[in-house]
Amino acid sequence: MEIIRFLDDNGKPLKDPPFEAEELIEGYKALRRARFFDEKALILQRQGKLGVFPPIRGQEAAQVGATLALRPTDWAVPSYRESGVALTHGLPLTHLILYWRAHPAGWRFPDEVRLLPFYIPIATQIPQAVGLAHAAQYHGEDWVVAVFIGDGGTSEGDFHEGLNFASVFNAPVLFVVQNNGWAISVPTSRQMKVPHVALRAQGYGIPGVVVDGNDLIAVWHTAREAAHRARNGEGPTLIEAMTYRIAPHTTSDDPKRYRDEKEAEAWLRKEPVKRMQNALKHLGLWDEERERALLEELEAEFQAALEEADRTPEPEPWEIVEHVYAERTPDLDRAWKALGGPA
Ligand SMILES: Cc1ncc(C[n+]2csc(CCOP(=O)(O)OP(=O)(O)O)c2C)c(N)n1
Repeated sequence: MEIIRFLDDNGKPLKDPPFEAEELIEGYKALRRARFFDEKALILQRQGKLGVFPPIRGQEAAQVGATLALRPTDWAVPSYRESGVALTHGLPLTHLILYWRAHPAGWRFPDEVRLLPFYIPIATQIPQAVGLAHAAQYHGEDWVVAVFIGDGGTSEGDFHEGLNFASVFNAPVLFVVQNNGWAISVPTSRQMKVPHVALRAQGYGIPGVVVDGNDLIAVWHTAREAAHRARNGEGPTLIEAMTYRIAPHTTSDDPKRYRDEKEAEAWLRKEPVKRMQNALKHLGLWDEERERALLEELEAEFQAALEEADRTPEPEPWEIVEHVYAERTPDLDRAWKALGGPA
């Protein structure tokens, strides 16, 4: 299958980018911001100031590019690795920090940010995203849904049920598969016998495209086209973003035990942040001074968010059951009382 690309491995544009100069700069800033958070999150985790964390290093363009194609009224439905999606779609940094601290104040995302919570059980978010998209259509709304999943998740039944439903009901969904080579220790070759996840879409009558997932412009452009089609009533698209998980699966994983780290080093050479930065430099839109200024801004933003998260009072024990359902079931009510929850 053809792999859609706009940049070569070093970031040199292969053709004219289909975006304005200002858009490209904003896109790069969102990409750099996602990387910045990832770097900081790892440090916080090692300091014991964040719980277990799934890094996105190497996958920023797949996440940020697809999200940049969304409007604020569109929904993003993440898996657990999508901090780049969450930040780009408007989740406040403080909120994201509190989420990964397992603080209840971080569990419920703000109403104005059209983002469903992170899903830890893989692929369970697919039927829900498709239902959400079907609702848009049913109510005559023009919002679309982008749902994010890993290559491993595509082996789950929920993925196939979701694709079939979306196809039959023409639901306005973008299935964004980040094919990052691994499902913890299981390589993609053990997930499927076909060379591309995108080929699976054909079986459901859905267009499936393969894009260079480390090329921000390619992902952004492809997702924008898919969103446009979905909004026009032309149904779902599966976008397979070819990328690589350079970092460990989570902060508790040791990839050296199951993969050759030379593989990761090779992918590091075409990592998306440097590549997009080089693209902007080729286009005469970026230089070291602008980069330094951006990093200062990101540092200030991060420190302010961290201080706010640190000021958030410790949760009360009963808060763990507070938001499970809209109303407490008898079991939850017993737990609430046992934990000292107010009557
Ligand atoms: C239903 C379910 N089964 C098993 C797991 C354990 N598990 C957590 S992550 C993971 C691998 C997922 O790989 P992939 O979908 O490729 O996403 P990636 O972690 O590479 O982003 C597994 C099997 C889980 N979370 N949910």
